[in-house]
Amino acid sequence: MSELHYKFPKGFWWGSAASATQTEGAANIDGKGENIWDYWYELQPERFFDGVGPKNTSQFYYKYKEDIKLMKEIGHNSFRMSISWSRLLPNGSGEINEKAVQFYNNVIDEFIKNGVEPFVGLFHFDMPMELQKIGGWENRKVVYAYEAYAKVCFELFGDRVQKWFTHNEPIVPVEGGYLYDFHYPNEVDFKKAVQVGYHTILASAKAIKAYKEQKQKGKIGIVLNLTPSYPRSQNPADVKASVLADAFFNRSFLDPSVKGEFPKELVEILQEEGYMPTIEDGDLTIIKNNTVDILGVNYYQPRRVKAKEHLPNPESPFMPDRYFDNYIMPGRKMNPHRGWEIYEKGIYDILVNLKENYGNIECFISENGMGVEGEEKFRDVNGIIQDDYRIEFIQDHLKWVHQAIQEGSNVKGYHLWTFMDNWSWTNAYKNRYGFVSVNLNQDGERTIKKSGHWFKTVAESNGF
Ligand code: BGP
Repeated sequence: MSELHYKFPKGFWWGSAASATQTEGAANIDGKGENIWDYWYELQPERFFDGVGPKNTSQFYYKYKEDIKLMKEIGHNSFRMSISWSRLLPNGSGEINEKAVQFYNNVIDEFIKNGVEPFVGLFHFDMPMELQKIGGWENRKVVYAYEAYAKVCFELFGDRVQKWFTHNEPIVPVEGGYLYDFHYPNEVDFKKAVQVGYHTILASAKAIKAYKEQKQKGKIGIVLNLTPSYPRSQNPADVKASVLADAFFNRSFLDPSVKGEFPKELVEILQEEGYMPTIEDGDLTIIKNNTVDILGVNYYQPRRVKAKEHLPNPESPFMPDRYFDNYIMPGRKMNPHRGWEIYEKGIYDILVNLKENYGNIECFISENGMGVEGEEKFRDVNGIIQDDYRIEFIQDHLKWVHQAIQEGSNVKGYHLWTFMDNWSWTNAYKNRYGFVSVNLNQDGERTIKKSGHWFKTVAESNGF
């Protein structure tokens, strides 16, 4: 083999990530309760690309053995999945669904048998409907329900699962559900948005506390989508706008998760504008004392920011962007399918920030990836999708991860979003992200793409 230019540390975690709602299918089978996605799809199917909902997705529920075998085949030593809260506890609290216990036991055992370490998330956007009926994360009772659910998961699976994640991208349900209308309950209400964000952070700290109290021997963390914030210029007004965007969209969750406290800039704004959440006695101590052991970093795109040019209309609802404007950088590189900028160095800037300002916390790239529409046209005569663009995308990001490691970053792995093409929230099957294609018309037949074959060589030689 030719010499590796980018060699990664021994034991580097190579793999991918997915979530329960996006892969399991079997949405109303074997006692699973309804979650907000099942409910919202019934209510407004037209909000989903091509009118396709989460009922079947990629059938991991039935095909997990085949899928785990394929993961192993393409070099995975680890994989992040999530537990469906409403499968395990159909009402969100109370009665445990024994069929779900059996399913997750089987899945976890199958991972271990194949030498693929399961990283397990507790919440990936899928609030059980019974709890959403009482307000979901708006309601403090849901924090307690989540805490109880987390305890059940640790008790049932903690003997084998060594890496747990309390939330995936907790800011997304805040933005989607309470600001920008892309998740149920589709409200625009900044006051509720702040309360929801606060409750998810409190819930995370309570789950961490419970995990430690159970004397479990693994690690527990959170997965955050970090979008490094870059000012248009070094002009103080642009820089200030960028600092505030960073406080709203990154530090709002990063600081309490890793440092146990909220960013002062953000608290000041919330106080001035009258949007502080309801905080009960003792909460802040729980948050302070129960920070994460490990951080998952999802990185897709940066945020470019400039100072506000026009004052917002005082009549319009409060939005974080009252404090800055997004800025479209001329000449930026784009993924036109998803409409996201591609800026590979962003991944390095995040890792440097974690090293310098967050005690070099143990972390890994828990999602990074490229969604592409119409990949079928790249399928060759042998039936393999020639996704060279994905290989280039991964490689260009990995080079920066490698650079960060050379400079002392504590980053332990790289997981692609995602293993196989899966159902993607409101975009359904529009953009494909996987190492493996899924034939939606023919019993979900799986075929490894060129990127999957390439990834195997990377994982097996620990570099490229
Ligand atoms: C992240 C989510 C994933 C996944 C991914 C791709 O925000 O954690 O669940 O969906 O983004 O985004 P999308 O599916 O919206 O294209």
